[in-house]
Amino acid sequence: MINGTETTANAKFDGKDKSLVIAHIVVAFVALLLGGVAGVLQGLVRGGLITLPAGIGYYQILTAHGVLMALIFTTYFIIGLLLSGVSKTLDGKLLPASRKWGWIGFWLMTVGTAIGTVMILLNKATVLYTFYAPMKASPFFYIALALVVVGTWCSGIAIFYQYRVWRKSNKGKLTPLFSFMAVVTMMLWIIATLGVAATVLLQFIPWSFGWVEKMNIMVSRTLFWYFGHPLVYFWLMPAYMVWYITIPKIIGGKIFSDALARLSFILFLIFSVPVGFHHQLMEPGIPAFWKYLQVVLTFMVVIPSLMTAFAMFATFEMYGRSKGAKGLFGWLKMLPWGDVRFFAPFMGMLVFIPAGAGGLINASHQMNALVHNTLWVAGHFHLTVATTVALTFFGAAYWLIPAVTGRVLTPRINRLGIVQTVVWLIGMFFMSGSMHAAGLFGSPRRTAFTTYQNHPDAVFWMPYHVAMAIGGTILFVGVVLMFYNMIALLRAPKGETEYPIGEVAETAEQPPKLLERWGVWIGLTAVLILIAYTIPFMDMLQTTVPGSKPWVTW
Ligand code: HAS
Ligand code: CU
Repeated sequence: MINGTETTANAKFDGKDKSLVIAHIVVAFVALLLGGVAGVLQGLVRGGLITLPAGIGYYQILTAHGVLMALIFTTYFIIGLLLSGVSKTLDGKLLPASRKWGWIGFWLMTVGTAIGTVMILLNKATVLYTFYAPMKASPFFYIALALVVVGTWCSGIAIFYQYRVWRKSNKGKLTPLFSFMAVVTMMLWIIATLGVAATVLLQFIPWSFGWVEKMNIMVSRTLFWYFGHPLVYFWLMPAYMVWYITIPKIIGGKIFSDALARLSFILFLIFSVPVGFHHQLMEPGIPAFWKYLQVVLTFMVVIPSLMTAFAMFATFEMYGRSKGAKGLFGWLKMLPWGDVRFFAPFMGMLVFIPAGAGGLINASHQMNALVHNTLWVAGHFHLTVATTVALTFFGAAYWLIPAVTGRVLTPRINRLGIVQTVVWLIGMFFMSGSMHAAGLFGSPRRTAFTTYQNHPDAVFWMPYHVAMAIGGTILFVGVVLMFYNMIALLRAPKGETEYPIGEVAETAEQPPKLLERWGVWIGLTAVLILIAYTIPFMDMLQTTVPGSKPWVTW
């Protein structure tokens, strides 16, 4: 064992844990498929190319698309992935109590997802995935959201419990990197979801039932974005886990540095939460100083991504040179381009370079004034979550499903996977590319054709909107192909597939024990959150004069 990367590498995956993991993965891909149908229809409607029958509206299918893909697909895939790796790296199977919590979480989330989806389909929750007030959904939509969140907390308990028991019986040993990262990711998630749970339980549910007449809009938006930004890192961190831990193994190389990987995750924990104001830079009601402070912190949270870029380059270069690569970029040729388990996540990394640059533009206050509420922002998150994260998850499915179910990735499925990745890249090039461009021309996001068609600039936007719809249609082909590939993986021939856990390079330093002193890191996180939020939040609570309409301020 080197540096806590010990695993029961070739042992068969536990049969009971298999059901739990596969249940999550299957629901994830079903959500992807349904969300994909809504996505392509939404794009065609927005482009003015089709109108929907039976009074189905643009905002309704946009809501279905956002909720099913951004919230449901990601959350299920992530929890399935984390549970699988925790089972694998902490003693080779989940403890009965952890497995039970995992199932409780799964069912709570699934009941919530079902209720939420029905509400959206009934047009009773057409409030988009960010559900800003004063748009109001049926109370059952918010209850459904609460069920999903509470479900994820149960999955968190499953992971924390397994980790605690393992630590007790393995005193002095370094926690395997996968489980360490799973624990940090779940900690971040729980801290973040406290915000959304607070606004849903204390504001939206009473208001939508009509128990109270009004709610404080600024408070609800602030609590939402307190959650909304760490939410995007909750998507990104599992993708980084795949990059740090499994990609080195898949290419036949080594993890560059275990300590660096752990440190980057700790930095995500500390800096992900106190930055939500970068989604509210254009909102009145938050003094400039607090926006400025959170922008500075936003730039701090870029650092762990730069560290990750560095580590990935190092892993690839070390591997290439060990194979005799020469010159500055000779190592690129040595990488296994024909292996979808590498190719798809690698393309995700490549796309993350412009995607991250777009994020820096968004975060720069003055430039945010140009892009905010335009299609540019939709372009940004289709590169980040819908390409970098999605392609990484797709790539991971090609080893995760076979490793967990005791099957093999056949050359045919591998080839289909490569095709799927290329289709995705082409579709996203057109769709996200034109979103960025149309956004710069001022085309608003989340706006129905009938609303913008008479705008004087609509003629400039039109070609881009059509290109978006074409890109979206290509992406839909990608979604269907991915769904097919998932089914093919579930029915692939039986055989042995290793759960790929990389080993750390011999030259790497041992990570310091301090990195696992949770009291220190959670304490620091709490202090930063209090510094960034207390004063502006108190202001928001106080400046709502009784009897006034708080929503006039947005
Ligand atoms: Fe963002 C809006 C700022 C990252 C998702 N973002 C959004 C929304 C979503 C989202 C969903 O400051 C819209 C929310 C809504 O509906 O309103 N974002 C940032 C910044 C980053 C960032 C500073 N975002 C993400 C990630 C997301 C995501 C990740 C999902 C997974 N974002 C914003 C801001 C807004 C925003 C504002 C509000 C806009 C507005 O006005 O509403 C940073 O974390 C980005 C850092 C990343 C990098 C890139 C590092 C590169 C790496 C790849 C290395 C490549 C290799 C391969 C090794 C600096 C790690 C190389 C091989 C070769 C051969 C070259
Ligand atoms: Cu953000």
